[in-house]
Amino acid sequence: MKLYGTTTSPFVRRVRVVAAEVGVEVDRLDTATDAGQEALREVSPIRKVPVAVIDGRTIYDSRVIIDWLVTTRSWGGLAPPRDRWHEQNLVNAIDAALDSVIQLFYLRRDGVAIDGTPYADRQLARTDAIFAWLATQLAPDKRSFTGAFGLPELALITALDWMDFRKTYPTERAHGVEGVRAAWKDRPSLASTRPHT
Ligand SMILES: N[C@@H](CCC(=O)N[C@@H](CS)C(=O)NCC(=O)O)C(=O)O
Repeated sequence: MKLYGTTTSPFVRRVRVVAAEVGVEVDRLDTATDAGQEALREVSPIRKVPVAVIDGRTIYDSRVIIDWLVTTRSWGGLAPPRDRWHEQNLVNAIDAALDSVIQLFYLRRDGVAIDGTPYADRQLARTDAIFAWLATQLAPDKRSFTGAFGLPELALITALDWMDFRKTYPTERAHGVEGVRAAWKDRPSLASTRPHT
């Protein structure tokens, strides 16, 4: 699979982890460079990563790429969903937190004085509320939502690691779900894809 993306994006990382778990080799085209950005714009009008080229198809968005991988290759080392609708709620909540914090990151990076504004406070309050809710959804051992390593656990760990990496949200405030990250941190697919520049 050819994968357009960076070594920092949490969404790209999810695809790399799933590819590793289902046994698909990844040939990554680095979109952190100007040439990579130009190549990305040639394949996607959305201009966001990840984009995958696989089995003769060009696919946008980590959720859809992951869906392609597990549908065509099966779940490999990942736990398939037991309740798809509940697990999609979990992933949607995690993505809402991540998207809120990513928007703050981009605004700050572009020099917009966002901190302390009602907009920023709302994004952080949403993120706090989501992590507090997610903590109530954990299995009794607090290592996972589902009793195993599946897509909600992957979404959570990639979100928390990215927030730490970019220092965009103090993840101590997500202490209720920290057990999930601690439980799976040495899994090879996660350990080999930690965010770095
Ligand atoms: N829903 C998308 C989100 C992808 C996304 O937000 N990617 C970010 C990097 S983490 C990006 O490429 N942003 C570029 C931009 O917003 O211009 C997915 O799951 O793939």
